[in-house]
Amino acid sequence: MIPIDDSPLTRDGKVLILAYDHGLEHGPVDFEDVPASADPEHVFDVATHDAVTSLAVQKGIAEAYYPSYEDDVDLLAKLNGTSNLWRGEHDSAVNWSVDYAREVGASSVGFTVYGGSNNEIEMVEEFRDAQEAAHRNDMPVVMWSYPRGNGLRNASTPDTIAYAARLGLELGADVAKVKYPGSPDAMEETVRMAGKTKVVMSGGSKRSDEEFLSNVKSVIDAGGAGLAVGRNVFQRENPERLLDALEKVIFEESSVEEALEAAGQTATPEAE
Ligand code: FBP
Repeated sequence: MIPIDDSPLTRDGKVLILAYDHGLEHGPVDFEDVPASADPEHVFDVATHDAVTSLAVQKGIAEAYYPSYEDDVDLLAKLNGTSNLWRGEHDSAVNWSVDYAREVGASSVGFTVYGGSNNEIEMVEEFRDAQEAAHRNDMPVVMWSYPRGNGLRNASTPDTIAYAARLGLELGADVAKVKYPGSPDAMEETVRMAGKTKVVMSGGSKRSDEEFLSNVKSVIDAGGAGLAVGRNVFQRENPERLLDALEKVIFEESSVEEALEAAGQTATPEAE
């Protein structure tokens, strides 16, 4: 396995994954704010921004659109995923194999594990197969590590999120993608628990530029590697402007204020 810092998923050891599997996970509702975002070409164009290290998509979108972008966009194959129409215990269907993802052009893979679900055992066994196949092919593995399940209380407490990051380390993920645990201290503990596994924050629902950049800044300050973001980018009319600011915060370690200025906005005093 090549060192992750030598893979296209990272730039200077940092990560900015643009996630675009929402058409499967959430459905068309996520495209309502910016109707152009329903068109994968629109999001592939956004992913050509220098700040984006990889674009995470499902198989159908990769097959249909990646051939036109393979020179300009690095592909992360999100191997499993489930629709929001499913109402059973949390689970995620494996939609393509590592070998096939590699044929389509992916350089890394992503895999959701719902720790705490009644399906955790099967999901972790599926993750094992994907993780081993990916590492044999020098492909880094990103775990979407989301504790969830009908029997799981407090899925979003700082302790549970630190545990989610630890699952990434224990099970062999190169990157663990976790929800923001709510405070800089909690983020630091989450990063500590992940050891050599890089931690990235999951974007979540859309918020103001300032609030979002402040969350990202506290991830970087806590030793996190960056971000895997979907809605906060593609639900903006001008996603490039936010990406300009994210590039500053993640790769240049700028303050939120400097990043907002670069994006042509001014921070309110409490942003820092
Ligand atoms: P967002 O930045 O829009 O939250 O995207 C990250 C992501 O993990 C996507 O890959 C996925 O489609 C979505 O969030 C799942 O969100 P959730 O399961 O929390 O509804």
